[in-house]
Amino acid sequence: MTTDVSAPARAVHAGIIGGGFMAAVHSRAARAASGALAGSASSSAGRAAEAAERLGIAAAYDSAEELLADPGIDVIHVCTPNTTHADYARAALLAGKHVICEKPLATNAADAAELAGLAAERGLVAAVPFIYRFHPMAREARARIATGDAGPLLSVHGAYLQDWLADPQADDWRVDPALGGPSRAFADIGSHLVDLLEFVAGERILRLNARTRTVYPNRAGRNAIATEDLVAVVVELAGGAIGTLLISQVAPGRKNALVIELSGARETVRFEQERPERLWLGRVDGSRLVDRDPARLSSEAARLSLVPAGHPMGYQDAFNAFVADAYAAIGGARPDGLPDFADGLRSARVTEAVLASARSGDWAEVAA
Ligand code: SOE
Repeated sequence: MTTDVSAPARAVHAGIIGGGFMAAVHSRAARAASGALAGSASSSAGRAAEAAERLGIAAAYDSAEELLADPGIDVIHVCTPNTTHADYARAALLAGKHVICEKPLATNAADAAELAGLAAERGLVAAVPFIYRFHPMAREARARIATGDAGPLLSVHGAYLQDWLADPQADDWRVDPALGGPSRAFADIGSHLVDLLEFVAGERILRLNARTRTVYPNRAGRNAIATEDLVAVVVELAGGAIGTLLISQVAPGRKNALVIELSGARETVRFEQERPERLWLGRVDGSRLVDRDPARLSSEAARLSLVPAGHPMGYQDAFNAFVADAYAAIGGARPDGLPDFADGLRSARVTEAVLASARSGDWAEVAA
């Protein structure tokens, strides 16, 4: 069943934990989905008050516990450092709240499995913002692969390149394993790449062989940083396709360059996140660019197209569509392609396989 992203069934009352870049993105998306920005909590009462003021949230709470105890809050957005996600998500579910938890859902697969089980048991909406699924042309790529017209999938390749850590002295909480967790580049952005690739391919990675590299082990006063700046992965998919993935947070000039390319026996489909308004389609007798034009797209791509052709959509629109679908699910709808805690668990398993392979130098199976 599909839903109209612009028409949520009822106003959802949202509580946001955290006050950084992602909390701002979530709060804009919640507002766009006609959510009521009801409560803010953070690492201190002062930070919650500052975030509430800056993000236009009605009330600041002294603690996350206080926010979770408020019966007026329907959904909790967890926008805090990675290693705190699982505890906040668990507490929110146990308090009877729906949850939108930033990725990684957990920094190990055991915690992610527990959370996916708890969400299912409680019957609550539990979503993870793998938002690149919500670019209309990513949905179009998925629909085109699903028709089978491209032919059996032979190869995949993808990259997610950024440069915000290219400066050897750049710093961020993600660099600290106590806050970021045991994987950095892969958990942060490789997770998006694999989620999008598997979503568009309609099949999963069975096994992989990964190499990681920490280019700058010492930065901004931190020493012996063990988490990875770079990851290269060879993958085998369930249907026999093979492929390669490259993930970097130290690629000068690359800001948010997520690219996937899938080659079937008859057609190649390529999507670039920084040029989200078009798809590249290649055949032996020629290639073409397909622009986003809702009048000519598959139903899901058209549903996510909020404005006509020639009126560019982008990252925040994709995020807004994700939150709108999560809120629609809270209202009882079952929107297609909403990434949930099972997808968060999948991502944790892929991340563990990457780290295991990089450690051993051998292939690693990805737990089903
Ligand atoms: C930083 O690498 C970051 O903000 C990620 O944490 C997000 O998930 C990604 O969408 C953009 O880049």
